[in-house]
Amino acid sequence: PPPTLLHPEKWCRGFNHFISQCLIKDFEKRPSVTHLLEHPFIKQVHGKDMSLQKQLAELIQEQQQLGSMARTRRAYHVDRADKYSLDDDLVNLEVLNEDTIIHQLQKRYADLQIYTYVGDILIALNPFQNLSIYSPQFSKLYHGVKRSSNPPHIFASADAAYQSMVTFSKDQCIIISGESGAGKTESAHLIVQHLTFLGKANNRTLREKILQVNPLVEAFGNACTAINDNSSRFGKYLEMMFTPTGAVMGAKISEYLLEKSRVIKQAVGEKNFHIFYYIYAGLYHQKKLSEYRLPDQKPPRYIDNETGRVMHDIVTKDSYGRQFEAIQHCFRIIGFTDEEVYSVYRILTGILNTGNIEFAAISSQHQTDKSEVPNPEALDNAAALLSIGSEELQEALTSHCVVTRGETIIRTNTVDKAADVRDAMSKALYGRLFSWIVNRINTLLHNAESGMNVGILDIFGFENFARNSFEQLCINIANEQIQFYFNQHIFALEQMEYQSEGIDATTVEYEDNRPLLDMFLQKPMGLLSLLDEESRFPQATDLTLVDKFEDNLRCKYFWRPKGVELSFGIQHYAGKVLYDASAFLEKNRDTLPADVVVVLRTSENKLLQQLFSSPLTKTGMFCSYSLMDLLSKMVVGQPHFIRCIKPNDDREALMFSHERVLLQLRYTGILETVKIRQKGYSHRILFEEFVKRYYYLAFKAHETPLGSRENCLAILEKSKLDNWILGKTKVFLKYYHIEQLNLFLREVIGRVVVMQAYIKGWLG
Ligand code: AOV
Ligand code: MG
Repeated sequence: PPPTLLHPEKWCRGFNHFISQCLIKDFEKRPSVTHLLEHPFIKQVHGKDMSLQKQLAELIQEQQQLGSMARTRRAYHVDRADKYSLDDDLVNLEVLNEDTIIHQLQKRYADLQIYTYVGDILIALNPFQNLSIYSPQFSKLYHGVKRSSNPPHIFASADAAYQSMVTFSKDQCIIISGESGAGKTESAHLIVQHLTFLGKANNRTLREKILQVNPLVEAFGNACTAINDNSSRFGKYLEMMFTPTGAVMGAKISEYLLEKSRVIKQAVGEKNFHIFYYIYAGLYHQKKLSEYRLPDQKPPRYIDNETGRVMHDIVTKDSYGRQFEAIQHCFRIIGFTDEEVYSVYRILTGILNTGNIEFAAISSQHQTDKSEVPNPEALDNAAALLSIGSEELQEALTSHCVVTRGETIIRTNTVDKAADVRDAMSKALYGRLFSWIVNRINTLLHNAESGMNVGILDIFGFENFARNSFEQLCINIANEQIQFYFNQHIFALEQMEYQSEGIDATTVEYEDNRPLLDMFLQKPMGLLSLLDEESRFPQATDLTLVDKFEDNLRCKYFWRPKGVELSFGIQHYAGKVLYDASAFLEKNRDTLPADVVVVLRTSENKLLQQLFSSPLTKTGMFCSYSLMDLLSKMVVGQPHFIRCIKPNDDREALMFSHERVLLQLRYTGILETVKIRQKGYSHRILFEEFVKRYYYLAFKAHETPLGSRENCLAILEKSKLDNWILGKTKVFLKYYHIEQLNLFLREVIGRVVVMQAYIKGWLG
């Protein structure tokens, strides 16, 4: 007997003969519910086969849903028909230039149409206000329908990725880019929301768990910056895993380059990671500060950047306190144990107490380089929360061991050095805690069964502040790599294939940032290699570093302004940025003295012990290649691009700054993207693959046609598409063909599924 109804591919192989010979003639179109119930086969099995009935009931329900959705869709269009008569896709523009593009975007924005297509790419303008277009009703509206049936929407992009995954059993990835504050993280949330809807997580718990992942990691990895109140300070790749039939079965996150330095210091007007305020306020309101040895008058130094402000917020508003409750809820839903959560709180408050440890020089004639802790209570508090000995902690902070000729000598730390060690310890604690949380979520949400996935990449956006440091350089290099990846997929690969397949298609010029990436990543003379090399010299200073850059990076993308020693400029794809190289070496070295690790390993807090139990790998050196790792993982999947655009710098609703948008359109190459989508063939599929995917459209289910040019031609002609091209080994399709083909295919497969039901009943 046939195994399940929803596997036409496998199922047909066994019963192809029945299908093609007996039943296919019964139904030219997908049968309606009434047809279905009145068919003699169904009447015959009615009451006999429970599983068949159940599956038919599902089919019927699906049909009814489709009916009601069509009605909603019609209503939506009637409501908005006049208001939204503008073109949804820039590719349809008759006159194509910067002016017409920006004019169209501006008009749409004024109508609150924040989404616009460029072929299969989605442009999303940040609305800076809450729109009511993300309800479950909208999720239904954008479920498995032709893209042109609805106005552009982020749900449609999520739907396209999901449908491709299910139809072709192939991993997908959605790459969201845009500068800081453009709306990447919000977009990522909306995609997860829609994918959980599509993945019909019957299992409600699983759905709830997945929806809590983003809020939890963002509480630990996001912070308020000068540009964005909820700015991502790490890169995140979230993979949602699905079964072969498209049901959600788990999720997995990869984190990339958390900005740890924020734990110990923040620029003026910026804040520490959200979680510190949440926990401090939560404990304040629950009157538990003393249990965690935190002062209730003045917040700890690490979170008291603007004196008085934080305390005022905590006392007068309760939003932080509520956020703390929300985080507790996230932990619980995802499945962290109470003990684990308690350990996390102890470590977080341990870090806050660590920050309060001060150092003073011991003034004696002989020892000027020795320091002591003038406020031992802070030391005791930190040690207590980290469950380590207070004396051991003091020793690890104020001295260090050196091994010379087999002998261990203890050297004392100066005040500055001791403070550095303290801060290095806080950063390491937080960084490792963050990684642990991510890994723990993965264990709790991971499903060992292999399946397919849709990955969503949301990293920190391009930044250009008044003062830019090492962190901004890392962030901007990462964005440079994403831009390169986009260019590769949209322009380079496509045009290379036209040539090799002997196809005459117009080439489109685009701004290639390869030379700039080479300047950063090349070995051994790229900027990052030079930085690593200089970091290994104990005598090197930030000044010798900049000198080294200047001597070796001789290209137009790098310059050194006169008069400011420690500064250098980079011409990024998204604009000029001036960097201040102070502390570059130290930040890149990111060393944690072994003495501190030894003490932390003695902790009675099991979690903390575990954080430091793995052998100390020599990281620190800029992990420039890990984003490349991430990207190379994604190359395996089919990419979908979302380009977020920030309409103004004031975070104002309905304000469209012509100048700012134009700049973003330019550096993201939107004009060129529109051109290549108009003229180019974004999908290129090998003959064999094409026949395998679409043979249902022109052949009988039991046939196994060869992957030949002729058979491709037969399928293409049967499906009545135009404007495609056949190359030497591949079929070249426009972006809109794929959707049309998939719709045909779904229609045919839908028929096959129904027929399977009949046959099963018939045989039974
Ligand atoms: P980002 O992720 O691109 O910046 P966010 O996604 O955090 O930017 O968006 C910034 C702010 O814009 C949000 O906090 C919202 O207030 C608003 N916003 C964005 N998209 C929407 C939307 N669809 N609807 C309503 N408001 C929105 V950074 O992480 O800083 O690069 O490192
Ligand atoms: Mg973000």
